[in-house]
Amino acid sequence: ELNNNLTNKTRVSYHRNADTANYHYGPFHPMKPFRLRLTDNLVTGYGLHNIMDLYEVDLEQNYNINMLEDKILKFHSKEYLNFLKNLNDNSDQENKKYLIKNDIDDNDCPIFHGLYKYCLNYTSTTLSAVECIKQKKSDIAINWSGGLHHAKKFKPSGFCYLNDIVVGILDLLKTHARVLYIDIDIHHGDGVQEAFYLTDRVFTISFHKYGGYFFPMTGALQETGVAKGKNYCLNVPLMDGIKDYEYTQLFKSIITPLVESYNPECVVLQCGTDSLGYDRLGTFNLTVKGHGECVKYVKSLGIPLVLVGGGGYTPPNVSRAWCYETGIANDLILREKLPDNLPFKDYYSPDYSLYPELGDSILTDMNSKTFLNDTRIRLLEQIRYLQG
Ligand code: VJV
Ligand code: CA
Ligand code: ZN
Repeated sequence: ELNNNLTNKTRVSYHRNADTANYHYGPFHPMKPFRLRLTDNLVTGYGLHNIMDLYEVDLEQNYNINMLEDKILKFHSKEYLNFLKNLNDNSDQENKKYLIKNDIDDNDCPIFHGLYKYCLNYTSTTLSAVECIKQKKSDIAINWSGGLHHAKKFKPSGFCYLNDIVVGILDLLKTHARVLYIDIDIHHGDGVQEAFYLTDRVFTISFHKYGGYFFPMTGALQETGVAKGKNYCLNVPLMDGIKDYEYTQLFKSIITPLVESYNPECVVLQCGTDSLGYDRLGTFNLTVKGHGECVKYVKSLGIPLVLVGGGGYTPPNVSRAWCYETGIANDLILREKLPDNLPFKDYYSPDYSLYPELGDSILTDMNSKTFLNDTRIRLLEQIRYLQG
């Protein structure tokens, strides 16, 4: 069913919105939508836009906002959507009331100019990617502006306002019986896990740092789903400093039997890049190649795939990884030397490489061999419950 086109090339669609990179969470806030501009410049610099189906999502032009809001309301509450919609019209006092009532952290999730438009932008772009998978127009559909995995039904959390992943998967479930959600952001994918905790139609697995008050403090090995969803959720809690080899070995040794048992009709991969070394918030030591190895592996399964972004707080590295992974989707290994005439080229100094070395000032790997082995064995045990 895959590759049923004449050239046998992987059909990749790239979904973007020119407006999304212009928004600001605030001057010192770690989440910088500008990283999407860096990514897009790099993708274009390598010429990748010429070999993919480009979808420019634009809410101003022939876009049905009512249909979009209906899809969002399949997950989020009417009251919350109205709150986001009326933020700039409401009095500060009315807004404060909703924040307090719902225990919203407005340091992590500030109310910035044009917030609602920003939310609709990245959510509609994920839905555009999902549509190409639903209609079997693409084998892989990419939206780097999506992946905001913490947002809840009633409230924003951890820099995420609307959960584009949950909204996208709910739409996918109209045509696909079983969806596998994989999350390699350094944070636990709590919003997506919670949304599908009671169902066996979506399997969620997140790899993340766990312990020591690290946000969002959920994602223990013991969280495995409830009722019909029992055993249809896995968590891979890790410690600081994990490196490419250990991470990718663990990743493959779990995803292989999982896909074999669950037999998903579609995979959604959240590619948060805060799991890379030297991330401003993260504490793992993955390189661009190691992170991309996970994408390469998931692609090799030959199941329709949606790639979304997520975290990533050292913008040049975010763009390196997502550009590399756009290449991987297209069966290309990009040359190390960055394109000439690249806008913002200074951001990539001193190496000007797509694959910079990590260097010596990295955190010590706190994941012992026995810890990783025990974790793997426990996870494999849980996967065995799937066959009943
Ligand atoms: O750890 C937390 C929560 C606190 C309370 C609020 N203060 C500001 C920080 C600690 C307990 N929140 C995390 C949220 C991480 C979200 C990750 C999102 C994703 O990558 O998974 C997906 C997109 C956190 N860690 C660091 C910060 N917040 C942080 C927030 C700031 C900040 C510096 C650090 C907000 C504003 C400013 N600086 C100016
Ligand atoms: Ca994760
Ligand atoms: Zn994250």
